[in-house]
Amino acid sequence: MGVVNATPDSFSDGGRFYAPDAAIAHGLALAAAGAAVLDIGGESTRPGAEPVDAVEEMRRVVPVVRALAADTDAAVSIDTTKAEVARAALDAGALMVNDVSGGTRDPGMRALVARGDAAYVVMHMRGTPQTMQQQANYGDVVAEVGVALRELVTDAVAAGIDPSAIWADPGIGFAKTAEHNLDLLRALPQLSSTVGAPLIVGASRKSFLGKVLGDASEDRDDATLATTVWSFLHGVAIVRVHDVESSRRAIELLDVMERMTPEGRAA
Ligand code: PMM
Repeated sequence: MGVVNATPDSFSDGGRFYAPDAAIAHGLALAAAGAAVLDIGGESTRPGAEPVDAVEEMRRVVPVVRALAADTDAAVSIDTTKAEVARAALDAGALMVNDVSGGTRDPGMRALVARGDAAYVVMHMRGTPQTMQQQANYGDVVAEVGVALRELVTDAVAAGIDPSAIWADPGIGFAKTAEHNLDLLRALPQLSSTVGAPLIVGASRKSFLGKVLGDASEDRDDATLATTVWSFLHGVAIVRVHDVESSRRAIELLDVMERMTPEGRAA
């Protein structure tokens, strides 16, 4: 899944793809680099980011969704917590809704996804981007995130969303410390069996990577690649990344290596 942020303030690529034309060009490049899904977002979720109203969010994302749904083979995903924005995106050709609130922010979201027959990503977080970092308190982060995600999946199914079209995301960096993020990455298989849905992981360029490595580099794509390889080897279904090319190449190589016969030839 390639990230297309049509926002002025996302933490890693904020402002660079804000204008619809720039966001569309970026999405086309990510699709050409091998993204199976393009995730379009019009509201930054970085810690402390200012909320955006639905009208402004739709203005940012709908032309981008429409163009990328028409002009690429990738499935288009809309990264929003608002049912109104999700509906406009589905009408414009999106096939997936990526909801960082897991269906808890907008009471109309689950029914909208069910009616639209769309795929649904439920992500774990606490509070809002304004308040979440004060809520990074867990006894056992893996158990608590696993149970909370399982409940979000159950609620989505109860609302009529096709169970085979639901993905669960531990929400790396959302109400989590660096240690929590590492604990969750370490426990991906356990998390997956607790949740009972395929996992998606979004660790791309997040600040905990710089914190662990003790550097302040801007893009962190090398560290992101390690999380892609780790996630793939631990059964994750989708990785959400900014640099699609490097992750696609790594996954392609791992795929060949996994199919290697004892003689060393790809089967
Ligand atoms: N991270 C961000 C935004 N949306 N959605 C999912 N499902 N998982 C994530 O980890 C996630 C997300 C924040 O990163 P960005 O500002 O670079 O998009």
